[in-house]
Amino acid sequence: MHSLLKEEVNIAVELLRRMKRIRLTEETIAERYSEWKMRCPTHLCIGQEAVSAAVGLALRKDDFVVSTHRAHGHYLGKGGDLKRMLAEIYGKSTGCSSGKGGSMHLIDESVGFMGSTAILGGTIPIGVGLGLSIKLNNTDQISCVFLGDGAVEEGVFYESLNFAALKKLPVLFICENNLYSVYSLLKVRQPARRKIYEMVKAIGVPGEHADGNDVMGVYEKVNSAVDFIRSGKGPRFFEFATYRWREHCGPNFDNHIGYRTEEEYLCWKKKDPIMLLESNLLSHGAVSKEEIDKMEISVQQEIKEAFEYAEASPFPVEGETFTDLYKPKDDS
Ligand SMILES: Cc1ncc(C[n+]2csc(CCOP(=O)(O)OP(=O)(O)O)c2C)c(N)n1
Ligand SMILES: [Mg+2]
Repeated sequence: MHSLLKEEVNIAVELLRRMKRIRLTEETIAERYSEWKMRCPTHLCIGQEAVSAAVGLALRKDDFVVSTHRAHGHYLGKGGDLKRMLAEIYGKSTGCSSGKGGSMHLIDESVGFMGSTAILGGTIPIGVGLGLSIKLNNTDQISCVFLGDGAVEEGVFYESLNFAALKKLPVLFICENNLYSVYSLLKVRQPARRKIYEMVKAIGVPGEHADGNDVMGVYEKVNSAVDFIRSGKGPRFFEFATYRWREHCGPNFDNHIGYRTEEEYLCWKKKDPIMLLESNLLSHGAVSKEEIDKMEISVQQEIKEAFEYAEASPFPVEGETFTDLYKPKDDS
């Protein structure tokens, strides 16, 4: 960022707010996980917030999103309801999936969040199918598919990209390459010189690679891709380099167990997307420290209220437990 235009500042401030909302929510989940009231596994995205915030802001509310086991950031970035997300993690009937899905199975059609699943790659064809539905319905929506670098090793990834390219579907693929699939480094899983964003070009989907912790850069790239896709030119694919700070699944840090080094983690911590944007805005005089503090206080207040809501909400009653989430209301 050189000199900042007013519009750029507004976008940057909104991105900062979205990233903080994700980070502070997940830090609170981590802090309170040991209370044993959140009983589902949770995959935190702390360190990776920039991609979620930027993609969410570049999309419209009526655009579709499908996601993975690491879904909190994707949902909140898309404008998801914090109360409904936390209630879902607490297994409560007020949760966005009626308390039946937990952290890895968030669905909220009111913000176009069409589902996340723990089956690696499982939502990729669903996102492509949503793209087909958009084309058949002749609307100008977009379907966005979030996936990790590990999902690239699933066969369905190739079938789905092929179909999206063939039919020129309005699909935005966002691959968050955080280098790891659980404890396995990328280079023990995929040939070293074969880049994901290059490989997809061979399938017929234009691919690009960029720094996933530079939130303004991600926003600008995705925003122009969204225009491209909306104008009917077919799918686009981004591979964003980023890093999860905590263990694969759960609230703790796990650098001591030996699959990655403390040095690597510290190196990525220096690229903290929130710290980078904050210092950029402060050094340009675009916001004051007081304004940032105020933003943080209001996000913390929302989080406090959402946890209270989740705790106070009832569990699903017995008769509700096995009903179909998609059952039409007038059919009950
Ligand atoms: C079909 C399938 N195979 C294996 C797993 C076990 N598993 C869960 S998460 C994960 C790693 C996913 O890595 P990546 O896609 O890079 O996402 P990240 O966890 O890094 O965000 C694996 C192998 C699974 N859930 N589903
Ligand atoms: Mg990964």
